[in-house]
Amino acid sequence: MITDRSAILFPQAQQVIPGGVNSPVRACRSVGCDPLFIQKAAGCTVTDVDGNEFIDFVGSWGPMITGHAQPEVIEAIRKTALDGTSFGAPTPLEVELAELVCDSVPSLEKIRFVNSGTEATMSAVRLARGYTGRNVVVKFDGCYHGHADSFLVKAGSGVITLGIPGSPGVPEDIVKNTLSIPYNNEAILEQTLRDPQLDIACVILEPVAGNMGVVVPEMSFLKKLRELTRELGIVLIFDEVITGFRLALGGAQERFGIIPDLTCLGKIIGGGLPVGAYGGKQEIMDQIAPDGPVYQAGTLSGNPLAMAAGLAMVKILRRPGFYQALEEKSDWYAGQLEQIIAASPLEVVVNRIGSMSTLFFTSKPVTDFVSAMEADTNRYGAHYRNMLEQGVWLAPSQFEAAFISAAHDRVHLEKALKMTESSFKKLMI
Ligand code: KE4
Repeated sequence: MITDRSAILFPQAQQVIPGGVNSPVRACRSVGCDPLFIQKAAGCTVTDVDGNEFIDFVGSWGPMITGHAQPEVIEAIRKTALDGTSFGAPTPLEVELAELVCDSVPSLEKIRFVNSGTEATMSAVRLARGYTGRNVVVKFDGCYHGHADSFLVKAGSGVITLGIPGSPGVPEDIVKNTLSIPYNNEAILEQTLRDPQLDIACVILEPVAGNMGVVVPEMSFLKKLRELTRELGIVLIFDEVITGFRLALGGAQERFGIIPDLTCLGKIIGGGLPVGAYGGKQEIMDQIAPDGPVYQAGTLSGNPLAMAAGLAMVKILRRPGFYQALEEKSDWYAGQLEQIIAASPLEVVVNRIGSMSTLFFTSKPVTDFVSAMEADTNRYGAHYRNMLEQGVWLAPSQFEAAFISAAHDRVHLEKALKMTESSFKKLMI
């Protein structure tokens, strides 16, 4: 594989951008190779600056559920841009998208758009603290909610991959109000939430974890969490930045039938442009400025291009049969992959729900942060490089999710399966 232009661009980028990338995981440090610079993408493939085409399972880390360069999304952006790119004032587009998103997601009575998932979760936590007058935030080991200071304790994506427990630059007195407990552990959950020493404002979790690799919650754990938070007046926040509009139109909360007090969204609702959102019960959301005292703001929040892209995307997702077709395709792929794994002596565990999955090189079930960390990351790195050589682009980290989109057709999926089989054989040598 010729990668000359990427090989020139990477050191050039490193001169002016830390690590040569604008987000750490893209540096591919944990999979033992340099990043490829992408020129374009369409449908289920991306093409790098050297003309190499790859079947894409990264999907821009989640947004590309309809496939890249979706014609309706592109046209919506193009048309909207002709009327200007940003006004610093409300537009009809944001009202329409807000109505559509609230109509799609069970917990949403009101919503505020921001520019990233981090802004969404950071704002939701501030709102929960303002609404309850309490300070402590409970999160779960291995879950990642973006890079706001108060989350960077045993975070998932990015930090785990770089092996930094927390991060320098986060003052001790910020994280002293953040408690991180094991995912899927009901006993510790109950013990923590009932601890009279803790004035807990909120619990925030990924209702399906995607940032320690995919970890699906036990239903009993989710039900216990909902019951306890309701009983104790603790705000339950679902961070559905990945799972929102991914696992169902109404996200994990629709799929599991567990309704949080606040929901954070991102990725898919921007159609690939920078959008995040947080929303929930009107009683809580009305605490947000200018109606209420909890401050949150953003120059480009509700940006017309991003709203137009999000609108085009959500309208496609609301078409009858979209999720059923994606589910059927994902089921088929998972079944084929299980057969390949069963036929291989390799120790591999696949965690999958809907169109998101992670292949862990381990022999034991992966149900939380500790078991995820026991996976063989070197072997994952070797698998990543094998697949890349064969034209398949996986997430450059063991602790991320692979995504199938509506654009992944049978031909491309069969090729990916074939390449998986040959990579497994190479790993056995
Ligand atoms: P952003 O600020 O990156 O838009 O969203 C932060 C965030 C919040 N919540 C969840 C559940 C998330 O997964 C994320 C970001 N996801 C990572 C990858 N899983 C983004 C990739 C990256 O950091 O480059």
